[in-house]
Amino acid sequence: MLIMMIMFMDLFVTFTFFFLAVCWLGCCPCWIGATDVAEEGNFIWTSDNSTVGFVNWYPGEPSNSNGEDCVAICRNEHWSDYRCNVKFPYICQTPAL
Ligand SMILES: [Ca+2]
Repeated sequence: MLIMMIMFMDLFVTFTFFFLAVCWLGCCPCWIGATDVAEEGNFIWTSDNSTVGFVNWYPGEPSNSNGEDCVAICRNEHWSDYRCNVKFPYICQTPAL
């Protein structure tokens, strides 16, 4: 049993380091709540349906490749569109305290 726990922990640590390395070296997307699913190219915030004003697209984005309609931000702070059914962490806005 102890050996299985050690093997599991080793696998967990290896996966965690791999994930962090991918995030550090490249893009680690987080959803920001913008989409153009209703009208292609017209991005709105899902929180209140307002038009997205400021944008920070990565060069070549939004690509709408294979029907990408939801927006995520990467570590380099640029935005890219992705298919909406992809599971990413997300960023929420809350009222100021
Ligand atoms: Ca799109």
